[in-house]
Amino acid sequence: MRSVTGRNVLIGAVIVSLAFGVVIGRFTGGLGGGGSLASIAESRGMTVAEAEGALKVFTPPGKYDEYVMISSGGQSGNIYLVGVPSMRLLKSIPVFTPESWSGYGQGADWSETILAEGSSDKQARELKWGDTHHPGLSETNGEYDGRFVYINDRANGRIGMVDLRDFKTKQIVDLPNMQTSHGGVFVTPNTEYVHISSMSPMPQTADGYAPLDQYKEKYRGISSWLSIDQESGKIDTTASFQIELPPYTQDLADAGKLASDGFAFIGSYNTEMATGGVSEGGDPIEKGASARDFDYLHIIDWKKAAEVAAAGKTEMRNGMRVISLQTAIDEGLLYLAPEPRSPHGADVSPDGNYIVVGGKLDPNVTIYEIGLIKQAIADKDFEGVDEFGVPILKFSSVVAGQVEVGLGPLHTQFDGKGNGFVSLFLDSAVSKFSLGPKAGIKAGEEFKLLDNVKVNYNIGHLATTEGDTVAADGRYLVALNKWSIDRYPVIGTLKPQNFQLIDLAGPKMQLLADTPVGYGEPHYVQIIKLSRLTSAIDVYQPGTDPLTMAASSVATAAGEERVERDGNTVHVYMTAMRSHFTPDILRVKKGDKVVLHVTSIEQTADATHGFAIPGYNLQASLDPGEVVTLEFVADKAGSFAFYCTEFCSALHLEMQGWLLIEP
Ligand code: RUQ
Ligand code: CUA
Repeated sequence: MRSVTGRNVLIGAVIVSLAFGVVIGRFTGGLGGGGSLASIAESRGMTVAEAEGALKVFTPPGKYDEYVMISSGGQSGNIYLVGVPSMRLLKSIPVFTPESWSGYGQGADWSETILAEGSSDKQARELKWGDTHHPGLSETNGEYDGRFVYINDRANGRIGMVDLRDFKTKQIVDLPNMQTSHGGVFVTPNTEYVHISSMSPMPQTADGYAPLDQYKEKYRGISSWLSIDQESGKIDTTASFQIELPPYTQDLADAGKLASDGFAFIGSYNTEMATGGVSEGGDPIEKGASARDFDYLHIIDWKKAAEVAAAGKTEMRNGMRVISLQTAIDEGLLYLAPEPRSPHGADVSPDGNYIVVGGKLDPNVTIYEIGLIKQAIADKDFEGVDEFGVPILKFSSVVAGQVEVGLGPLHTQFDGKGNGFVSLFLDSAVSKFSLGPKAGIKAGEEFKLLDNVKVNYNIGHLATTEGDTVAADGRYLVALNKWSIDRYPVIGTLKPQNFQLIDLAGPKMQLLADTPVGYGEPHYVQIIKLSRLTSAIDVYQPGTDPLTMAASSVATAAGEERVERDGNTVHVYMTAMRSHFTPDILRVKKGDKVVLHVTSIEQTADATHGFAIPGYNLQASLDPGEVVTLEFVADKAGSFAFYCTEFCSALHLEMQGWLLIEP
């Protein structure tokens, strides 16, 4: 009761204070029993707006956030899960880069398999890191369904898949014919395909090399359509296909939905095809790539492309079916629309009618309409073709409107109420604007700037709650700021990025909270309602192999623990249970190969163990019900005290054993 009373009084104080526009502390007198909340705000030097923001963000102990943000982790190669609105970090999920907590890439067989399969011959070396940029949650009927999430590796042209049952990575696919990827990740409305496109075009030659003076002839962009197994979420490359694109730098992309279902949109820049060469008498790429007034939005009819691929009008290239650029033109799969120079975001509104493009060097967002695009294609209303023969639609025929929003518009997100929110990199701000009548906006109110809020600083992406789906709900917006300069104390030369939470509930956007991100640079995020994560489990079925989610052939039940020697190979079938390993003494000879199958026979949520051997670079997490195999050659003799790395019980420290490697 006391807290309820207190809250009412504080809200009263907030209202009173807002009315007078002064700090809460001046109203502590005469507030009766609720004075303590007001005095806390005062003692902490908070303004009314800050105290109000704190109440909106704070998630009391034991209570859950309404949303989970799936955040890319940049150079960390991971995904981070963050609660919204509390902005508390829930968990990291390693995808491309080894991580010790979960033992990912530290010896556990399932993770070693994924990482090894994730480096093809395309790479110069077996890769040990990735640069995660764009998560794409699986969808059913255009809404997030909480089954899987895909994320790209910007550096190496790969994509990873995380299973939202156990929130573990299950697959990395190293894509042939493309070397890098950037913003071209999205999932089609029923997860038929996950799309990933190249950023820098790559020579389509056997050895992946071509001189830069053959850029136009030999280099090509690639749009990949990766077919998804609906049970496992895994990518089936044999059912996938790629579409060759002109050697422009393909950038942000989005799937059509509802009105535009079946289409995809990919922005591009450097349609000048500049290749740099500052020290060879040329211009830097930044200059060469900004010479023309227009670049191109690529419009792809992917449903038709899937039919063309099914009809066999493809060529095999490094194990992947590829629709050539010429076939894409001949079959009417690919069109271009001019975009004001150096465009960046390309985002489809929740109703599917509008495609919003931000132009880094243009103060406007340009809003295309799918009805106009379809009509122009049907009428062959082209201004001509590009150098490769791709038809170019007339700008005036396909653009429904432009809104001047501020400097450096990048990405747009939506509230499902007919409005867009665009990040302004140069202004360090977010602008809200209205879409057109097809999104339910009244005549006379369409394509107008509505609001603007400053953020700190240099915003890249932004994300609204469920903002990429048909069910965008306009509750919160998170600004993903690149710089944090003075927002946090000086803690060294490498500074955190900064997430800022913005409340969209009222008529004006309200900045609520800053959250430092000190573990890698997030690029894009998606925010899903917690209630949609219905596949999530917290205990595996007994004896589960996380890679297959099925019973492991090497699972060991209590009482069946054993050691089997086969020549120089020693197979150990071990169990882990609070607070001991069975067996707990292992005797091998120097030079033996040890294959250690460890089964957690726990079935209690959070009764997690770990397994580590000093000096051998091995660490695995043993989640309840999980089976992990660790394989190593016992090439250094000694007495090694292996132990459980997770504080599992009162006798956790006693959960250890001896690996005796006889010289
Ligand atoms: S796009 S460096 Cu995701 Cu604005 Cu990337
Ligand atoms: Cu098991 Cu600590």
